Amino acid sequence: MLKLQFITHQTERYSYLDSARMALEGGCKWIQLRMKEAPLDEVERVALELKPLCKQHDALLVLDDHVELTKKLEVDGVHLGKNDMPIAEARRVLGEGFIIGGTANTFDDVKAHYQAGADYIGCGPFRFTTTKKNLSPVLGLEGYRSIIARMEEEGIDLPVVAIGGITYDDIPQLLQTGINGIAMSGSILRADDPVEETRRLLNI
Ligand code: TZP
Ligand code: MG
Repeated sequence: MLKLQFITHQTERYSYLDSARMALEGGCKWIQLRMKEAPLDEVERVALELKPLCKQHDALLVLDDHVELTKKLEVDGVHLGKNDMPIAEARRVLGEGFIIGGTANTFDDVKAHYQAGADYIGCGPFRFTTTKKNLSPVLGLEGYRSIIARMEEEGIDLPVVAIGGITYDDIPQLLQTGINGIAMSGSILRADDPVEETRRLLNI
């Protein structure tokens, strides 16, 4: 089964919670609750609803950005980018019992996250996407090939999840670069039936 992380997003049709519900119903086992512009109390409210749903579906739940909330709500982990708490500090706050993911755009980012104790890397963007603002330079397939090659050269063994503008048709080629999983939002939520689209993706 494809290792798929669904990233929540709010659209004209769906709330953040709806988006996660559909991914879970489609069989996704890993949700990142990303509510970029929302105040902390709203993130907490949605996370409290989502946590038992993820449990019912045997799915992991990681929160984007919010280390303290991750600890308080005892969700499975947190995903951190350049402007968030440094990963080493998050590890001190959370200890070993939580998953910490880090966003990377370059091999140097990957190496820094590895040394800081990250559990996985969200690496991208693969291509342009409107889901995220202030996007880093797009990597394309070649970007992943070169990052994975340098990881192998330097003995860095860490799961890499590709992210950003990815669609169903991209996945076979992306997996051939050596990455371990895919993180997606937009192309699932734009599908006529996001539940069915999730199922289709997991069967790749
Ligand atoms: N980082 C890069 S793209 C993205 C994040 C969090 C959001 C997901 O992108 P898409 O294109 O909606 O799958
Ligand atoms: Mg962040």
